Amino acid sequence: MDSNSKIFVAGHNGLVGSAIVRHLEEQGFTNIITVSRFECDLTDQNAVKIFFMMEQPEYVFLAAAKVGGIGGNSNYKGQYFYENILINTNVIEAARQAGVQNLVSFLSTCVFPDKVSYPLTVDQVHQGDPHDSNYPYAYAKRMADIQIRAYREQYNINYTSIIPSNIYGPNDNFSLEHGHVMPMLIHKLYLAKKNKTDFIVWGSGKPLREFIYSKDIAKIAEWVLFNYKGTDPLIVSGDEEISIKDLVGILVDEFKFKGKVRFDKTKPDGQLRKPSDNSAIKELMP
Ligand code: GFB
Repeated sequence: MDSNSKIFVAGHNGLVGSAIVRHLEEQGFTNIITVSRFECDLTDQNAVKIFFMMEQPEYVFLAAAKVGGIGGNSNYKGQYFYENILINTNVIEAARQAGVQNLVSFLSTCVFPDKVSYPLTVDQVHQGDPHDSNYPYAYAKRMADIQIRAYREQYNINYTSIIPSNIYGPNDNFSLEHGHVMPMLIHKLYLAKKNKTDFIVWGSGKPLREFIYSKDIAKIAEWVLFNYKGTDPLIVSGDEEISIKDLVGILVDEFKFKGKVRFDKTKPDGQLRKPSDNSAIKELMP
């Protein structure tokens, strides 16, 4: 690897992809390949194969996915399954055919089984049904891990998966229906302050989440791409959980919001918690 290595970042406009592009540029990489979905629809197998044959990248970050929070996952179950299973399958196969040296794909701590012992450990990823709030996305993402394992055994290529907890940061999806909790709360709080209305939070506020900033994911993903020799997916998360209620408190303080905060119990809580074991990455990157 050197600063001229040809690195394809699939999903370069998204929360994770944009953080990776920014980070690689800051590290002095000069040969970063990106492609818009109009130039190359990653759900179209032929388009992806042609793209890889033309561009011949040496490394790939597979950060493209059809993602959303608890709202998006429950409204678009079929689309989340179909688009994610195609994106993973097409990009990992085209990378193999093009002789890509290493690829990092991204799962998520939401892919773990709902009935699981805490903290979440990588050996448990496939040991049961995911939580009902996002099983299509979870199963589609788990298949990237299966495909990578199968390719390691048949083709002796050692691609990798990172399993982040809830990520937040710039270029996130701030949609008021399909966004993840952090950007949706920020957007709703901004509007509540501007319009002097109540700040509505979904659910009971009791669920716990682990958050990690997208820039930290990007730094760790770069190290993993060029240095990780292991075969297990790597869980990448912070050390502590925070309740949605406490998160709301932090945001309200940051915004100096003086209005009323209301918890809308008709909205789902989703998984109560998903504390993950980040000891492997902490050993590799103290
Ligand atoms: O990020 P999120 O939507 O998804 O967080 P998950 C949902 C949690 O935040 C639930 C609470 O406990 C919600 O009740 N919440 C409170 C809100 N207010 C809001 C709000 O305005 N919007 C949203 N979205 N939630 C995701 C998966 O699960 O985890 C994704 O759906 C991804 O696929 C992500 O894997 C890491 O954390 O429940």
